Amino acid sequence: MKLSLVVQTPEVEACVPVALLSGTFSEKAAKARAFGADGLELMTVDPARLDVGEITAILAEHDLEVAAIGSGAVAMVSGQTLLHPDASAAAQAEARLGELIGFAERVGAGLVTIGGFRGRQASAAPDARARLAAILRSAGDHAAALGVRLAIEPLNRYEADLVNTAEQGLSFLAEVDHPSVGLLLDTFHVNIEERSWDAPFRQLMQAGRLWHVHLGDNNRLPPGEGMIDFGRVVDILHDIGYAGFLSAELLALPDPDTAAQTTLTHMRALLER
Ligand code: LER
Ligand code: MN
Repeated sequence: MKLSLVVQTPEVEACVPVALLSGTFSEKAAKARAFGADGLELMTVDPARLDVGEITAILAEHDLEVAAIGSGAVAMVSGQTLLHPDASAAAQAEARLGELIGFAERVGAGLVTIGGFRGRQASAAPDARARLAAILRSAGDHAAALGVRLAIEPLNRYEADLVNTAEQGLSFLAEVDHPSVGLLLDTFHVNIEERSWDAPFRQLMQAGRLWHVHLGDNNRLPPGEGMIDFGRVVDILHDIGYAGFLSAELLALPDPDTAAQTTLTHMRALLER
């Protein structure tokens, strides 16, 4: 398994609460490498405003992979979501998803994550669920053509009303019905919504759909700063043969660098036991 840190890309002006590391993009990459990360998950809003050549050069200089492109900052910054009740905002979100897929291909990321960016079923038309499935099926075609995959993230009930658990994620995937659309699990949300630690990871792995993992303790602090037993989580992931990224998406407390370093120290020790 590999370790990654969520960072916001330079065009995102607002401070994303669950993005780590401080400084310029180059400084973030240098710190990520010095703290022992294998990759970065890029939270991006507007790829057109980024110098892709510069970003890939910085990542190569510090020998960092791009674990994923995160869509979470789009809703936060622009308010656009795939199920937005305003048709033009929803259409803009869909176009933005296409841009994030293109960006993923250009920076060598194999995955685009879809969490809160999907929006809420309750605020959209009655056919919201089917509409979201159709949007993701079509985005899945675009992604597949570029060698990229999409991962829907079950989120806790306070943040989403469509797909809160791994099981609900698998049911929804059956409706999307696309080989390039899978799931990711975030320990912070698993801790709130699931009945056990084993079943959700095991079920998704058996279905061939566990494509990414987010890390955050029960209080969304770095692993080890709350009550989740990350040793147990690592044992389960080893046991099921998960070999992908564990990507820290957690509150930048007490500051964005300390949170990153604390996470990597704790998780590296668990991975190397
Ligand atoms: C997205 O990955 C996520 O976990 C949300 O809770 C965003 O904060
Ligand atoms: Mn997450």
